[in-house]
Amino acid sequence: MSEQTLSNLMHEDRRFEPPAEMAADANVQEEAYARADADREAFWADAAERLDWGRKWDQVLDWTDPPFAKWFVGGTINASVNCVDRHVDAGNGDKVAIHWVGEPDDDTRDITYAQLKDEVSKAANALTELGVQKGDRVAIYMPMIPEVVVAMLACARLGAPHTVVFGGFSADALASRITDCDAHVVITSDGGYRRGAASALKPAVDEAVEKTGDLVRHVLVVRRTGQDVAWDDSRDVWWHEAVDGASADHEAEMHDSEHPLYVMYTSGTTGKPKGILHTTGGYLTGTSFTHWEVFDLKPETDVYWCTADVGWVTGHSYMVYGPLANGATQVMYEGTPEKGRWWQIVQDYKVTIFYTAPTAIRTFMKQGREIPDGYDMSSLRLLGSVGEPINPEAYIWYREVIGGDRCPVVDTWWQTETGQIMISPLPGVTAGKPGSAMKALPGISADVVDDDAKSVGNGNGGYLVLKEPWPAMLRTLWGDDERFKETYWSRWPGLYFAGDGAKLDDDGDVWLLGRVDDVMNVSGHRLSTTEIESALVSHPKVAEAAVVGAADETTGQAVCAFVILRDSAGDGGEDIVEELRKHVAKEIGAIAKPRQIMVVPELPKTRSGKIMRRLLKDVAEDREVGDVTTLADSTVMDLIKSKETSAS
Ligand code: 6R9
Repeated sequence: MSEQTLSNLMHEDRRFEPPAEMAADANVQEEAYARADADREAFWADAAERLDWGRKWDQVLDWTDPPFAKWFVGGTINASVNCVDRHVDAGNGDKVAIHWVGEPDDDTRDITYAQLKDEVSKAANALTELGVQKGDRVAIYMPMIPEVVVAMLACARLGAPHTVVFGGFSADALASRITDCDAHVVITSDGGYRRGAASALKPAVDEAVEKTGDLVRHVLVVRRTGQDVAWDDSRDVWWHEAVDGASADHEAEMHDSEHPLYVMYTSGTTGKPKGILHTTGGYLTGTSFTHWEVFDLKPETDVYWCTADVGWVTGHSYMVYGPLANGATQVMYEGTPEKGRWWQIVQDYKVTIFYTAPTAIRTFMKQGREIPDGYDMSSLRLLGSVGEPINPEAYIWYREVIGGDRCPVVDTWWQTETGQIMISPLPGVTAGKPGSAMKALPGISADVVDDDAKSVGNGNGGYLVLKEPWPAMLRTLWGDDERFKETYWSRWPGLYFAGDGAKLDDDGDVWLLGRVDDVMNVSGHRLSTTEIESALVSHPKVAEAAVVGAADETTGQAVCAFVILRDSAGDGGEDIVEELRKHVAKEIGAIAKPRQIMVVPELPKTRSGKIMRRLLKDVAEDREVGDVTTLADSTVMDLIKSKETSAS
């Protein structure tokens, strides 16, 4: 990356030392880095020892046929047994596994590990009745209700890989995933609650099933909202009829360590979604260990809450498999972030560890601190962030307003593909820098390289790569080994290309700069969308910003920014655009000054909260706006377009 990338991020020199008490008592201490460096495989073998195995492995890692890794070769394990039975067997059956909070007020359920074990066993028996066998794929399309966790663990128990499709996806998206992984059974519900109203899910399943011909033999339906549903007796089965009456005894088979656990579809930049395949032993080792390490989990006393939807990898690794394998007590919330509801939940359940995404934090910042200030959140001791770079302002706000200036913030970098957290501070060890994910975790080897795969060294930027295999890594793309090799391993031999740009500061700490496809080239200078967004958000009137590089005849690309103002800024005043352009010039340099700034009411986001820059680029380049089907709210683009017309 050129010298011209005058990073305002790198001017950040605030440091937050871990609280002394946490440092003294942390699950993972500084020595872990050296221990893992000395013998990586022994380090991961120790992590695997934390789980219950049927048969121990003969070999920790087989990397003789890269990029196809095998972890804990010869071992057998059952993920479901590790997530439920072993806690019951250890005498913790009465411990709450899930404090479930429904969207309608007063709709709550506490589920103990013993109850969860019974439900999972019943569901496994019911699925067997429906003809599901080891190796069969099962599609799950559900809201955030306990049955989705039960369904996943029942599949895992049988060795039937699940593919969870986010409940906000369309019937088309569901159909293409069912077809791609050849699923004969779909688990769903009549509907779910969204912003106070029942919203249907079953019709989308019916439509998807229709589109897939005679592929789907059974649809298992949880009654959640009680709304009317169309019913096909030959195919549809009520969950309460099939599961409630089933036996709670289920002898689980131990599966091969490399037996497929699940397929999670993630969108590439173009083309059909990629089915990321995760297998059992390594995945469970990587997720449970990092959950215990990065969140410093004390299972006896902590109340953990990850706000991610189960339809995303964060929900899989850090709401289902990691925390449950660790015997954690956690909160699961059905709804979306609304004003004070989250903080009410933190107060009510005395949540100690809280894990969310920067986009949510910025939304709350926009609403003002008075809302969270109205709740007692003194139970919190650790905060996590995931999904996109967290700009220093959001980090500081999160730390101060939500964390009472006493909780470390762990900014965790990872991907659907990596399965587990890869780069993150260790809460008892690292003096955190706002905006930096800091260092690769012990046992993980990451670097930042240039076009020729050479390490860029401290003080420089380039591409983030992973140099050594890790336990929870994807094993392939479902049914497409070639695309797996091509997408991640073909750019440089032996290196996993993550698709993210990153910079190493003078201490060698990592600053994520967004996807490399979001890197702009303005007059031959490389600029990161993230850096400019961060500069904009550091202005007191700005709540959120998205930046794209739009084609420009003279400069190649030009910086175009879309900003949402804070409620307190009103309309920002007449000169708001000029004021913000100057601010960026001051923060980063004249080269980064946006050619165009549009003040907008909303930004187009995917349902996982990622800004769809592609659509903003269409606006900036004055094109017809492209495919909006993966937007959380498809009306947002109309709002933005109408702003544009009224401004011009
Ligand atoms: C877990 C998850 C992966 C992409 C990844 C990167 C971005 C995730 C981040 C982050 C900066 C972090 N990303 N965490 N960027 N700092 N802490 O989000 O998986 O949905 O597959 O997205 O998200 O660009 O490549 P996934």
